[in-house]
Amino acid sequence: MKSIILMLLIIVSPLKFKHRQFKIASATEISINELSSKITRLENQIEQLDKTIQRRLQTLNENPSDRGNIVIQRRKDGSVNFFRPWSDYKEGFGDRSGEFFIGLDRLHNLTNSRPYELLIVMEDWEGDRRYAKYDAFIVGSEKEKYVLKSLGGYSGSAGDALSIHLGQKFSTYDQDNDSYEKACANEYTGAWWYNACHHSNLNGRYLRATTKEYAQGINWYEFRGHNYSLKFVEMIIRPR
Ligand SMILES: [Ca+2]
Repeated sequence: MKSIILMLLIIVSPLKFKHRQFKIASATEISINELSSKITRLENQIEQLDKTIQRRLQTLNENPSDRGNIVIQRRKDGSVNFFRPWSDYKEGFGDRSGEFFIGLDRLHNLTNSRPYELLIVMEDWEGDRRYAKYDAFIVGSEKEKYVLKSLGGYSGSAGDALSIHLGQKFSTYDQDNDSYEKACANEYTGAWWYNACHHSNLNGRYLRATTKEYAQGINWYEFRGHNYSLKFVEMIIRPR
């Protein structure tokens, strides 16, 4: 009997071992397949990421000036009212993806945190796009009535319609800090660093091209004069 059991064990054992070996091989095969498809998926994701990075690098190389740019004001369609009180200009208003003003407190903080240049891009209704750049832009605090403290040197194609405002305090229709006997902000429906009164009025009314309303639109005198309201304006600051 013993010998029969022993014989049975001799016959069955290799079969059991073989079966176990088969199970191990099949499990390994499955996990290798899973790993392989995971690696393929990862490779595809890396490829997509690489393409995205390449596209982004290309954009940066095409527009190197985009780095560190902060848009502080935009006019493009007249959808936002810019004839607003002091408190609104202090805090900022509008829609960041459309028309807006960043706010004078933030402008003061930013321009006093490190050296910035100011770039103003503007376009008339005939598609003529010009720019004005000032290489040392600093705005004072509210205590100083957000005085236009520094502009630095001008360069550009639009002409210099801002240096005339250098050293002037900011004025709104409810806070007259200009050097004119009346209130420039009221008379010219804007908010700006008026002296008595303007060469530029980029927060004026959105009047669309040539207008009889003298100096009340979005004006840049050295480009299109005081009777022409521009189609598009973007004021941008960027680190020097
Ligand atoms: Ca005045």
